[in-house]
Amino acid sequence: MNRELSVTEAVLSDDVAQALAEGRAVVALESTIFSTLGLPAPANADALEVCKQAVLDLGATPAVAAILDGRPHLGLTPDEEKRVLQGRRKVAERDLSVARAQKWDVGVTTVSATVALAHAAGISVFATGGIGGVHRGSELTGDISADLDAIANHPVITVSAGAKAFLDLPRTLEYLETAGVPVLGWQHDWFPAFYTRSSGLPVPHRVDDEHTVCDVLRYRARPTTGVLLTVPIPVADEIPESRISAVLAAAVDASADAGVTGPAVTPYVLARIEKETDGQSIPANLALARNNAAIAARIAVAMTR
Ligand code: PSU
Ligand code: MN
Repeated sequence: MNRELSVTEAVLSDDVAQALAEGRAVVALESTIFSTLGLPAPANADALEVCKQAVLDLGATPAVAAILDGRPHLGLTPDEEKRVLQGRRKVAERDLSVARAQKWDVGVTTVSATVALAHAAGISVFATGGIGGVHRGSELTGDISADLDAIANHPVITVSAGAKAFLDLPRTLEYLETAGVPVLGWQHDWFPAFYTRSSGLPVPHRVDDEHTVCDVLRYRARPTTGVLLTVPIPVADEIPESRISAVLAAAVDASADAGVTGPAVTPYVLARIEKETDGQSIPANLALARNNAAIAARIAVAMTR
């Protein structure tokens, strides 16, 4: 393919380029969570700092993905980070080519776009907060996040606190099974529900160390399949199930009542949850994102051995 036409070929920051050239550990981070679509200011800036620092503390290099002036980037300068914190255009994998063709000023990447960019750059480990999945009511709306197929189609380990709890988690697990994605539980037997450690659904396979996670990717049955590693939110940061479940149901109902569809659904529901929990969802979100970044860094370091 003509290299000029590849929309997944990212501009690498100097530190990311150097780490990759030297075969050192790199962890990709998505940027939707760091924009105001994912978290309100200033929590979004805090999240960016703590996630990057968690990766650095373990000896890996963070590579935040974003679109700037139409081009995908992996690794950002401080000025570029400022633009991304204010980004409002969500970029899924399918939007990468549109963003390039129309030279979008700033685009923030979702899980699907970020795993595609990580794959193209040779980065095998990626951390996020929670992946998108099958939405509640999808039998009527057809709303299934492109994150799931992207994880199935790029050989990258995605580290997340499960899928966001306002999704249809049983159907999300079924979809991942159909798509051929190994779903692993990090030192845990249950599929996490983002704000709570367990959804009550068993995770297909428990793993207890980073080397096993690397091996699951290494021995993948298809050259392209990724791995989903689910990591429960730290105990101290969990929001009790009794507090969160009614809030989640109300937030989903509110988005349906407001007629919100497409990529706008997730940011709408997240903002609603924040309001209904009096902001308690934000520190929980930060804590799990930071924890996921740290586990991802451990895996990325193990991968280089
Ligand atoms: N989880 C969060 N905040 C977010 C997202 C997930 O706590 O902002 C974002 C991620 O970028 C994920 C995207 O990839 O939402 C999924 O969007 P959709 O459901 O439209 O596919
Ligand atoms: Mn959707």
